[in-house]
Amino acid sequence: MSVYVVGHKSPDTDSVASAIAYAELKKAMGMDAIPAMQGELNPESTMVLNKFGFAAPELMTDGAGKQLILVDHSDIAQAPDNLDQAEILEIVDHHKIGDITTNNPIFFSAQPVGCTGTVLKQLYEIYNVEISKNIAGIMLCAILSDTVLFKSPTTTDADKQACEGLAKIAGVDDMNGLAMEMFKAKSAVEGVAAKDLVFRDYKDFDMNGKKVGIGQLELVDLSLIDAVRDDLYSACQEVKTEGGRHSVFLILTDIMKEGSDLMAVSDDLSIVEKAFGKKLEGKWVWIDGMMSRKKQAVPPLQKAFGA
Ligand SMILES: [Mn+2]
Repeated sequence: MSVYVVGHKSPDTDSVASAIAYAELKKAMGMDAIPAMQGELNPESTMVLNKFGFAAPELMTDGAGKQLILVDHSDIAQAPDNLDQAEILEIVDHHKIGDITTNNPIFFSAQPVGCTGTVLKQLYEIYNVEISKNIAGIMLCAILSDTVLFKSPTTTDADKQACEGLAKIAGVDDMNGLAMEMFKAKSAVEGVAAKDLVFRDYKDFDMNGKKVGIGQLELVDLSLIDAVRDDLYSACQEVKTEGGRHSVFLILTDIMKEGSDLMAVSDDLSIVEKAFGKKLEGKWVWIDGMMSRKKQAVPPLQKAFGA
């Protein structure tokens, strides 16, 4: 039976690259592993896979009857549907431990580093499997993407070290240039429906029994979305209503200015001040230094929700 290696819903570059890279490692170790993803490639991931010569992984959204290895998440809300009817063999991640439980002991490798790619680099070393040139390329891109070229507070020395090693293997001399190429691809918003932008990098969380959605758009310049801010707000309202969510947040990150406009729709807007110490100025508020959903949005929100 094939084993699906799959990242979270609304896949980002790490989720896609890590599925491919870990499937390669498992194949080298004799497993019939298939990389998969739970949604369409975003523009950045498309660019990354093209650049290093990979086809898009298989679409797989239903875990029923399948054996799964989860990468880049351990939350039920971010995993394939019907997870209770799947067998989870392994989890490799770098987020807080989520709410997934298993009936059997499994291989679980999570580290507080900036990217699943960094954990995978170490697993390749532990199992003494050589990383191929193109796999190194996409792992490098995953780390540069997740750490926003080491600007995100999630960045650790292990991420930088992994990148140095991977860049050598991949033959990448100019990491900054590669990151800029990715950021430009990521910033492609023209002609994209507002709701698709909300869902481009989006995660649902259970915060003290309340369903909370958090999307993030990382852009080289926030003026790129000047014309669609109101549409984005309406899209957030729609997403909130449709999913019976308590709140939907959209983090509009300016990669260059290293901060974010936090847009919020909520049954209780005071949660914004509770979590971030700042009131909305209309539909959003600028939060200087906010780059990371995982480290700077989720924990304070969870605390504010009393979770
Ligand atoms: Mn990641």
